[in-house]
Amino acid sequence: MYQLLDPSRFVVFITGATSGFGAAAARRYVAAGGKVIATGRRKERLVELQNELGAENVHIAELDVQDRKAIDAVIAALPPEFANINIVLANAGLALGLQPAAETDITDWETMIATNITGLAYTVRALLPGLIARGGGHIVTLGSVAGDYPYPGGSVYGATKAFVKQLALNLRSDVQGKNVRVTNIEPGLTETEFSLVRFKGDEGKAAKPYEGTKAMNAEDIAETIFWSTTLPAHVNVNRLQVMATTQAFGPFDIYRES
Ligand code: NDP
Ligand code: 8X3
Repeated sequence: MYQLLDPSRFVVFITGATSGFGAAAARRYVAAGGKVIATGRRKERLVELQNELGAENVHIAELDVQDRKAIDAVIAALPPEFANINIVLANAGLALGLQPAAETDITDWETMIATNITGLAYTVRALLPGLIARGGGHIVTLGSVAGDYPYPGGSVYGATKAFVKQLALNLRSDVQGKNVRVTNIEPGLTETEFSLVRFKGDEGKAAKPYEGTKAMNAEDIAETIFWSTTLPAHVNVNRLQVMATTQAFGPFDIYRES
């Protein structure tokens, strides 16, 4: 019988646990007996999650990943039973807008860079030394198919996810021999609050990408994340690209004068 890791020993630090993949992953780990540190900016969502899953299983902390000192403060204030983190799920992130690059709001670009790049880098940098000091662990980053394939309007969002992919791969080199695994999960179309955020609360526009098709949902990705972390310690999934069966590839776009 193939021997998976025992998830009841997992202590998982999750950024962006107030919705989507992060919340679904929190539920998945707790269902398997693990403990979760659930973070995000929306405190009321964190409280709801904690009430649902139990304070003995979930520690919550209001956190904006753009605030480097706040990440350090959350780590420093962890109760002893949540302090021995062995999995980091660097998930917090967002897309804003889908306009052509020349028409975007520059502050949208700034927010995506500050969250998906800087915030994720802060998260990893703050938690990696602890993993190494405790003898090992696993960092899971949330990339995207947008970090692999260009698409109209993808501009800075896709570029931030290309950063995440390369950071994850580079981290692997730096943790060689430290018993730390690094996995970049790269989902495609998945129905969460992602689209509502991208279209700034416009429910009509947000629903469009999912209309008439079967997209993935947050639980699909949570299961993928969970699976990658339960594999035996000698197995490292570097990158995992996951798409809805209904999503595939189109041809190159050729501009023709007539
Ligand atoms: P959601 O919008 O449902 O969740 C995003 C989470 O990120 C929320 O919990 C939000 O919490 C958190 N977040 C955003 N900004 C910050 C911040 N500054 N500090 C802390 N937390 C923040 O989207 P998903 O669950 O779909 O997205 C999760 C990740 O997966 C993102 O990185 C996204 O880019 C990526 N992804 C999503 C795909 C999709 O199709 N859904 C596909 C591929 C990748 P709060 O607002 O409370 O702070
Ligand atoms: C989210 C998937 O295709 O909307 O990263 O960029 S996509």
